[in-house]
Amino acid sequence: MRRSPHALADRVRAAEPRAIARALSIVEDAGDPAADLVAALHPHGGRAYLVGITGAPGAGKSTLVDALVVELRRAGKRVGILAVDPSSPFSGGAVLGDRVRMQRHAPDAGVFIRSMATRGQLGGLARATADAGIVLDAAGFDYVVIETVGVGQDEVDIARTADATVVVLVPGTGDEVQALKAGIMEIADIFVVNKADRPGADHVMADVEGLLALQSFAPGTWRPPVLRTEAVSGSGVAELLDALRGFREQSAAILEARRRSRSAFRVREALAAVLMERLESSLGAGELDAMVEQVASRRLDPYHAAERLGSRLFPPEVDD
Ligand SMILES: Nc1nc2c(ncn2[C@@H]2O[C@H](COP(=O)(O)OP(=O)(O)OP(=O)(O)O)[C@@H](O)[C@H]2O)c(=O)[nH]1
Ligand SMILES: [Mg+2]
Repeated sequence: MRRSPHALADRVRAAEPRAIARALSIVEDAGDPAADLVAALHPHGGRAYLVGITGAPGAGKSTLVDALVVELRRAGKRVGILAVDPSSPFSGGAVLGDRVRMQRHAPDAGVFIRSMATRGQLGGLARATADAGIVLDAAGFDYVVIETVGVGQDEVDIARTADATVVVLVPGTGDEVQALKAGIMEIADIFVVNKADRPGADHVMADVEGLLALQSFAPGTWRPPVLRTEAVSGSGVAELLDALRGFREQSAAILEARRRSRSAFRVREALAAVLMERLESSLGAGELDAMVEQVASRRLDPYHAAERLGSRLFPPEVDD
């Protein structure tokens, strides 16, 4: 028999740090316990503001998050932070670095910090991040900040978990151009040029403004602002928080649409997993492997293999 997730869920909702940590481990491990826990917590969420912070390695994301936490705590807000690293294995150095850097908030009960790294597939990490967001939301954090390293498709997927996405660029590395090419332009609600104390910040800002100028924004719709910050000194971070608040206030329709498309994605993803599980359990031992072997040896193509296996779940209707 499965253990009831309700006792743990109650403790998460009471914002007990140990319960939150345990809940996050459960969602990272996935499977039935994760599904049960999410089921218990999901009705109690929907209040947190999920903010994604993404950008190239070393752009200053963690330093920026740290400075943002200072501002948010000043405003009396509770903050949960997920530092997600798709590129490093579980015990990666960058993850450890995140922990150390934000350590000064550790004794603050209004702040909860968790690192998450790849355990298996990247798709799994996006799912785990989304579920971790549900946990922190249910624990009553006003802001859930999701830091993701990198500028590729995997990071874009993880960033889609958020209500608002901040793209962090830095002067003088050439990374900014790469970031914009990788399609990150489309996911940015706010651009931040960090390390503005370094030469070239104006240049990056002008580049981004130039790209924005090529797009048309209907009157009354959100146009991503391009901000400059010095995360180490905290300069510009209050303005970043203002922009985040402004986005939330002025873009209610966008946020609602995102929540819906996120829900649609989650349902489809969960459905695919359920169907796959059913299929695998209805197949005889080694049957799937045998089919794969036929494809590998070119006796069968992948589409017909899928059709044959799928017909186990949904036998073709027979007309008589
Ligand atoms: N000069 C300057 N350095 C900064 C600024 N912000 C961050 N840094 C430095 O940049 C380095 C990387 O900062 P992090 O906050 O770890 O960057 P990150 O983007 O979180 O890095 P990863 O998580 O490893 O991708 C650190 O040495 C910071 O002190 C800034 O505004 N100006
Ligand atoms: Mg970091």
